[in-house]
Amino acid sequence: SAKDIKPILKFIDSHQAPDNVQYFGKAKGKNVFVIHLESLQQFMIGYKWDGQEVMPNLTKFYHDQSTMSFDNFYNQVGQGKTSDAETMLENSLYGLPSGSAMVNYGTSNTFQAAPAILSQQGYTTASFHGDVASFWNRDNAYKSWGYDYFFSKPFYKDADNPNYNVGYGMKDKIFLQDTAQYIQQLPQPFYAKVITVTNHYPYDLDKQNQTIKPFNTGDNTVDGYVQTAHYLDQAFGEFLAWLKASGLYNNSMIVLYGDHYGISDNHRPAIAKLLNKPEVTNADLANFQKVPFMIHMPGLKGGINHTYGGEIDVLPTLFDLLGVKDDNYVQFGTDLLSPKHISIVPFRDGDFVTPQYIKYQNQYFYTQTGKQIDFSKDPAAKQAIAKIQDYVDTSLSDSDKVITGDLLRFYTPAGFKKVNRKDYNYNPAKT
Ligand code: GP9
Ligand code: MN
Repeated sequence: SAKDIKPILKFIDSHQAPDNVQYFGKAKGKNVFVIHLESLQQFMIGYKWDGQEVMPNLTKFYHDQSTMSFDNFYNQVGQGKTSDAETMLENSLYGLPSGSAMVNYGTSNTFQAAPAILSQQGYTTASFHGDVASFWNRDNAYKSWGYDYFFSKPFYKDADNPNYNVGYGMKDKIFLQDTAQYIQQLPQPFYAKVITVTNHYPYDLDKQNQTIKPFNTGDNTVDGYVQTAHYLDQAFGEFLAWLKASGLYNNSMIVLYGDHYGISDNHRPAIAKLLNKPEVTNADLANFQKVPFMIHMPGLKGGINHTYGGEIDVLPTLFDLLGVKDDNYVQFGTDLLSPKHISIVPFRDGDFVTPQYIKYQNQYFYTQTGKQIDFSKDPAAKQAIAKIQDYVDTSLSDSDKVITGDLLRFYTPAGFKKVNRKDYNYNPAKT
């Protein structure tokens, strides 16, 4: 009921992180590209294999002086995988402890998501993905989130060409080329989310696109990963070249993120080989959850930012740069650029990482050394961790209450116009 949102607003309010005055509004009015790098993990940035850089384009971008790159940024997804990442990035709400929030609540719930907020500020908003519209219930959830356009499979003339398909669907290079045609027609400023898919398990790729040897861990579910990741990097390189050639680059902010791991915890021996370690600990596995997060804009003061954070923190960070005031919004993350950013990264199962401590699969470690904590020798750690756990548990359960109770229907931030799903139609014949 309406009163259930009260304690949650109080919790959010007591963890407000103010904008960073040096960055606030630096990207105001720019086009925004949010490029979803499927299953891409941070360890692949700068990784060398088969005598070459696996991801030369992304690695160069990572080190570019106009890119703010995060090297302690974690995925926080649960069973909802891609859909959890999308939910966090555009709502700063967590996915659910099981299932997918987009699937189970995306059609019916009230949201105050990034596309709706930005379109009320004059942006055109569009999501691009070469798969069927119903996957993860995007076709419904995106209406609730206020996307003006959703370009899904039927919009892509090449989607059914067998030469252009592999694994999960359209190959990224083709997908991005076709996407570019639509992007060129969007009224500016726009917010465009572009969801790649080739670097998705089972990491299949046609022979002609295999331009790097597979890994040699001997683990079949892992070894192709480097080939599809390499292909994804080339696809990104081509897209970036197009952005520059089209001139869009000059008035855009480009945001990149990896949505979740590509190599799951079930592959310890293979992970040990890839990381060149005799064996992997749970602390290593926690760090293996790092995914790329980069914000690039011509003129932006970049560099490697070591702040600890995750997908839940993206929305307040982008709104800071875009100069969008979001103090009244229900966000469970905090601005990565804020001096008051909360450096606690909850995982969906209640584990966490902070600059000091890691809890992973119910073991505790010091983040900086990877050593396991002996609480009898460090009672202070025990106290500190109890406080962290409390924050983690409250954040996750409050976010779950917001979603399962549809609590945002009882609370409309000042200045926000409620989304009416009926205003949207993503049917190709009618748009
Ligand atoms: C398919 C897709 C994959 O449309 O985005 O989702 P995932 O399996 O990674 O959750
Ligand atoms: Mn995914």
